[in-house]
Amino acid sequence: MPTLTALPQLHAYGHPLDMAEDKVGLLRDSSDAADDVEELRRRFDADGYLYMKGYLDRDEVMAARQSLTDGLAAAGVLDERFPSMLGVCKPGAGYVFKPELTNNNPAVQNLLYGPRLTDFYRQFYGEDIRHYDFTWLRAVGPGKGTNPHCDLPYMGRGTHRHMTCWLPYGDISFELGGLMVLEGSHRRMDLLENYVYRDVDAFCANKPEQVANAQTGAKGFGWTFTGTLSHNPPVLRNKFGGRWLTTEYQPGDFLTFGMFMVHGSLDNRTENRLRISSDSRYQRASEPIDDRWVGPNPPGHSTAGKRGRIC
Ligand SMILES: O=C(O)CCC(=O)C(=O)O
Ligand SMILES: [Fe+2]
Repeated sequence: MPTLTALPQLHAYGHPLDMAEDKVGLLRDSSDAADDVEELRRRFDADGYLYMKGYLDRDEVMAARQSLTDGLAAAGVLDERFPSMLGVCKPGAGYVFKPELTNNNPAVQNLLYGPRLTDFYRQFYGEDIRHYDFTWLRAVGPGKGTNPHCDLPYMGRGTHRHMTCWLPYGDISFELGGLMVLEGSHRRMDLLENYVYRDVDAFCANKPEQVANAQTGAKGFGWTFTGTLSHNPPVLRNKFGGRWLTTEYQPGDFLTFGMFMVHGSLDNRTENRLRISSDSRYQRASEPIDDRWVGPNPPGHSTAGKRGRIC
């Protein structure tokens, strides 16, 4: 019987994780190698992710948090009896997806696309980089987090060598529920190949009901590939092997990983706090980019982003 980890019981997508030490663990902190790009590349190749603890300026992150909680307050998501900075939500807030809070928001834009973080990627890639203009901003209320997936199905129309940067705006305890990655999953192409190359915005142009759904933007589109890999993180782990890796995040940290890494998040088990984070994307400037995510008003998964093919 494997021994249990010292971690508290964790939950993801409504399921308790198996807390045996070969099934769950902590992310490896690579901040010690921040100035050694060769070593960062070795670790990224081996692990599929880099967790850069305290790499960013804490005050800048907290200023960005303030701008976001102000926006959430204005959107009516927060309980007005508390200072907005605390991110206390109204009952039933649910999973709030608000990318628009990052538009015209210099604190967030400078943090994500200013010199400190873009230099990191420029050095890591060893050449000029660019980033998506679209920023995914999530404020997750009490309840389920994000189910396990890879990012490629949402953003695979250009290069496949781009990277996600997941960034917490404030402390994210195990209870508040941050990101988790599935150890070694990026190497399991045997298990990923029938999933990861599908495109959530593709539809069958020779199937009239799918064409109709794509044109009207019907929710879920009927034929539906949502990009989800599983609704059951412990069962998925049993299939892939490896450990679910996560940590307690602090402002200044970021976690970056590639398009083939299976990830999801812990549930938010607090009574009334929002877990606030963003995910942004970076790639070599020389490689093709997925046009759903660039421009002043990126089409994203809207009807304009749909692409028909003969099935
Ligand atoms: O923040 C989350 O719960 C999910 C984030 C995510 O899927 C990503 O960063 O790609
Ligand atoms: Fe993701």
